[in-house]
Amino acid sequence: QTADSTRTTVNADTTGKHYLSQPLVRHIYTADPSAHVFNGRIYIYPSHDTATGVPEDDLGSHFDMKDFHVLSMDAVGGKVTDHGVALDIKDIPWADRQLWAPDAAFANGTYYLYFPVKDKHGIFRIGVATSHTPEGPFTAERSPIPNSYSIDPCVFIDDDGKAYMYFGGIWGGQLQRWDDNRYDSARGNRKAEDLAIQPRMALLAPDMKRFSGPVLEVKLLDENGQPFHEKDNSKRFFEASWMHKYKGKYYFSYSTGDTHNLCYATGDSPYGPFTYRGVILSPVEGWTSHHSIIEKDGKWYLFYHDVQLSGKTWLRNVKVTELHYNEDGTIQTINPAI
Ligand code: FUB
Repeated sequence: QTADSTRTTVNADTTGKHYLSQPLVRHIYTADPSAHVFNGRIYIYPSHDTATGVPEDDLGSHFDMKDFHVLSMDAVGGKVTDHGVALDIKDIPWADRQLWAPDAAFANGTYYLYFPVKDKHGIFRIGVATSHTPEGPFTAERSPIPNSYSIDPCVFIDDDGKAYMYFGGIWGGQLQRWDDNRYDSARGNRKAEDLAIQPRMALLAPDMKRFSGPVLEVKLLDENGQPFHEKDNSKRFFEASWMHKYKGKYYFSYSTGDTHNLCYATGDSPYGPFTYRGVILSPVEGWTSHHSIIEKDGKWYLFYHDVQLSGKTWLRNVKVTELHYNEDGTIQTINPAI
């Protein structure tokens, strides 16, 4: 199946609203795009939003997704192919509900699809599935990755071949229930004066299906080297981790959730610490914001989503636009509405 791709120019829809770019596909709702270049082609691993009638709440129960489709295109601006269902929740033996934002990686001649989903106890865990082709179909492992928890995995493979998973999300993503890697369902959201919850990371084993070290907190610091507090919610971590490398620096980017920014922080090691540098994408239409960043043919791109097609926060559509760096390595803030 193919669909019209985006043009990263100013576009007005029928309501007269202006959008920086247009949805990559219109025949299904897609969100949380994790893009990668495999074999010279861009593959996008998004969530597949559907209207299942689950009422909206603060835990994101209305994000009730049941499968993944993989999209691909030769280049930004080209035709987008929807490769159909790549993994269905019914084929994940341990999964119960809510197949949230995935990511993918290639190693050992195999494509790995990483995904968060609630287990039969209602706890988010991270699973992995494999395929010989980037578009799948993928076969899920029988159990979640041991010691994994919460949501939004991002797998980054460094130049030396070491692979790291960054993950976590607060509120509906349950990260606030995990302290010292132990689960306590009674632990609620942090108060304004509390230290903000940090994202998590782990080194992956060579088989890409296990952690080979402990789950660590990712240290995110403000411009003065201090940790964020919950009240710094226009800058503190909420969900949607992404890692990329630019000119030898590690760029950790994420969503601030309830303030709807996509921010980034930079560091000199995949383990951090990462120092806050600014906003990549100002708030989009819709509650959530989630992205990925890739380089293709010497240009850098931001994949993101909004709710242009539906106007509903749980029925989103993925988009792409070019991303620009300044000479000093800072990223120019993108306004999705012009
Ligand atoms: O798509 C469900 C959740 O919404 C994702 O896991 C979050 O990052 C947010 O985009």
